[in-house]
Amino acid sequence: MSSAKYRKVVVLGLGGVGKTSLILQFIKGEFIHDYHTSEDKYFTKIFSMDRAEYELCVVDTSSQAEFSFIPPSYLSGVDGYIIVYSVDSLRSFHIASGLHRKLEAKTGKLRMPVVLVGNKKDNPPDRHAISPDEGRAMADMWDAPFMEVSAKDLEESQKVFFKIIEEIDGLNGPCLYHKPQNLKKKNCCIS
Ligand SMILES: Nc1nc2c(ncn2[C@@H]2O[C@H](COP(=O)(O)OP(=O)(O)O)[C@@H](O)[C@H]2O)c(=O)[nH]1
Ligand SMILES: [Mg+2]
Repeated sequence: MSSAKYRKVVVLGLGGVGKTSLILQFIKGEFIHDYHTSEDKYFTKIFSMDRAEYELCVVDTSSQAEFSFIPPSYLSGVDGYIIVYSVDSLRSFHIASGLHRKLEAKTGKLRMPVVLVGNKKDNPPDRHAISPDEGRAMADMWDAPFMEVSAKDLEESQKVFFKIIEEIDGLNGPCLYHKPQNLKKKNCCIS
């Protein structure tokens, strides 16, 4: 049996903010233009961090998940959340705020592992609608880390996923369990 620490994270945010691009950069190490998905997709990556091996399952959510309600599948067995907005879209920033509120209401936790990500920072400055300070201020209210990144940049994209692992393990303490074998087959695919 693998001794990798299993973690599952859900990536949320308005359609078009770059969720899939960030995930594919992390999983495959390349920026893939216009990779359209109409339904949720699951990705798995095994990597080492802090001398430990992790098996991270990433749920790439479809755009229907933006507003109405958080489906149960985004709650059960999930260790943390990456909430993404695009720095050129005020609407996506507001949606990010609403998603966090809904998550808090659903999970009932005082504090849950979350990373707030402002994506597309490579866009020209005159197209930026949200400043890094505004992003940081919202993350501070959540007591969560904040990062401004570009999905075109491998290192920045990787840092997003390393950060959520840090948050999860900082909050939950060291992992003492192994992932149930059947959960992996049902919910994740190796990419
Ligand atoms: N300039 C720029 N474009 C991006 C970035 N991330 C994603 N995109 C583009 O934004 C569009 C939506 O990206 P996608 O990953 O499909 O967004 P999703 O709907 O949140 O999964 C695509 O055309 C991507 O190529 C980024 O960091 N910078
Ligand atoms: Mg997508």
